[in-house]
Amino acid sequence: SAQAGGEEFDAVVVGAGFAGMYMLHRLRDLGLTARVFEAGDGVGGTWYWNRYPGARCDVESLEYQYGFSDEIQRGWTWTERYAAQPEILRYQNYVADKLDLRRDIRFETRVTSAIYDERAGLWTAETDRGDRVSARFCIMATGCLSAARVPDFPGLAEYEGAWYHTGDWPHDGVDFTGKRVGVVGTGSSGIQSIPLIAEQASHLTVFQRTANFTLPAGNRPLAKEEVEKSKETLLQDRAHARTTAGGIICFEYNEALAADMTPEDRFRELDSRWHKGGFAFLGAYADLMATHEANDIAADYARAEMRKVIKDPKIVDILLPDDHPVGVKRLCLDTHYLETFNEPHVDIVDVRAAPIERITPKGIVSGGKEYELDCIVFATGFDAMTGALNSIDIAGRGGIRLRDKWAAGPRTYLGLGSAGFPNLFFITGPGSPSVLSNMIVSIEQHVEWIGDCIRKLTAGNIRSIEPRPDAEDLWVEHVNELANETLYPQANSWYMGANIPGKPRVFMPYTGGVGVYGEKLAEVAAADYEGFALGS
Ligand code: NA7
Repeated sequence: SAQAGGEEFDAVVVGAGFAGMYMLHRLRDLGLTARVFEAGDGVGGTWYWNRYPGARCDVESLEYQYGFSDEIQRGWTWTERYAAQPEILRYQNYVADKLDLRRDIRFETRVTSAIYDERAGLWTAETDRGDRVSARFCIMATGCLSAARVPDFPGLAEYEGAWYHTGDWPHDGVDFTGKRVGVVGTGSSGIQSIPLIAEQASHLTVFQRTANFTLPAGNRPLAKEEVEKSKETLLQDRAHARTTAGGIICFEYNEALAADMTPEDRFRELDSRWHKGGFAFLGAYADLMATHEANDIAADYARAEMRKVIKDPKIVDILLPDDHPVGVKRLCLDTHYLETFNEPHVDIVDVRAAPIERITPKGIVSGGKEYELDCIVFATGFDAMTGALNSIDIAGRGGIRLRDKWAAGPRTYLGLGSAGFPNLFFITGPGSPSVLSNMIVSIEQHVEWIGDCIRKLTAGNIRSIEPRPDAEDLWVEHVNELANETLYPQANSWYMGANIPGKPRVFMPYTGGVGVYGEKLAEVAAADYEGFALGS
């Protein structure tokens, strides 16, 4: 077991994105001391790293902001329906200023290990800068999509051009003017960046493994009146958002089943939601994400809309998704994505048919053909939900490693903690709604629950809390059962860990929705933390 040493705090927090920032504020409010470690040289997390062209939130900006302080929300004015990365990062810095957060954050510092000392009841965190701090509570605010992943294509080290990952983008930007550019990957990051890269590149080649469903975001400037109006109701709206499935209130889920609607009604729902832009489309009827029959109708509608935009019939087949139900991989919201392929200098290569074999000094080889490229952009995604946690050496009781315990897939109770790891909390961990919801709503739900829990433990002189193994087993089973009532597990998505070779196939987020989940959290807390073991 580790020896306690170095500075001591009540809590150590890993990460200074939306989750870590609010956690720090909450801990201070409770009169507790905290040290936050952050790998970046500023706050922001996701919005600090993902600076690729076109990076934009797919939740509307009026809903994608903190809802815990009227003063903070009134002091900030969003300019677009969907905020772009620079604006979100400015907002986060505004909050950090307002709450004077930075004095407790150590930047450019990565936590390498967090080891629990059972005897002392303390966590000791060590960093790549040689810090060593101890704390009773250790809170992982490490993000769900923060471990960027470049596939291990042979030959990348010999590539003579420049290459980038969208999730680790150079801060001074990249000028693609006059360059032959390759983009690998057509998830949200690829779909957002491709139209803008195409504006600069002399030639763009997109390497697509899976065609994705994408709909026009319908981004636009916000009118002054709607921003003002939102300020009057934001706190109420956010309380309401917590009772919904997705943590979003800008659209309602239709409660009718597809089979109970006429074809005309179904079309009207799908059509109006598609043209509204956003995830509203997936709420066109109640069983859209539950049965193939219902989903197929929406998928057919989506393909018909997508087809309308694409001019070249030869690439229609490549760009239209046909191997997974709509919505089971994250639906993409785009601005002129499909239109980009109508440009003469933009090509698409189907790497499902002809996988990328290797990278040469000059470019990418797929299907035996070499594509010469001056730069390569990897929009290849993340080791989602568990990647950032597993990159830290986390040891609980008896020296058990979290990554060993999770070798066959993550195991948590409520997505908040894991048996054998006392006083270790995950914010939006696997087994919670997290990535299936408005992240900020889920983050606030967790931060507040964790804060209340720590307050009660401290007030009651209770030394530790950790999930009971039986409660954890039941929760894991419940999360799986719920997921299996949906179509989600049927696609090779990052929700399933399927994008990472060798990662166990487990559907990681909780599909029951933020509202139901919040009720469960409240019940557990009210029942003296039912399912948790409290140690004195
Ligand atoms: P995603 O959604 O994981 O997309 C990654 C893309 O990269 C996807 O099209 C992958 O194809 C492709 N990919 C990954 N590995 C390879 C290899 N080896 N060869 C070819 N293509 C590959 O990540 P994003 O960053 O776009 O978005 C992540 C989330 O951020 C997004 O869902 C929003 O919630 C915000 P695949 O589909 O696996 O066949």
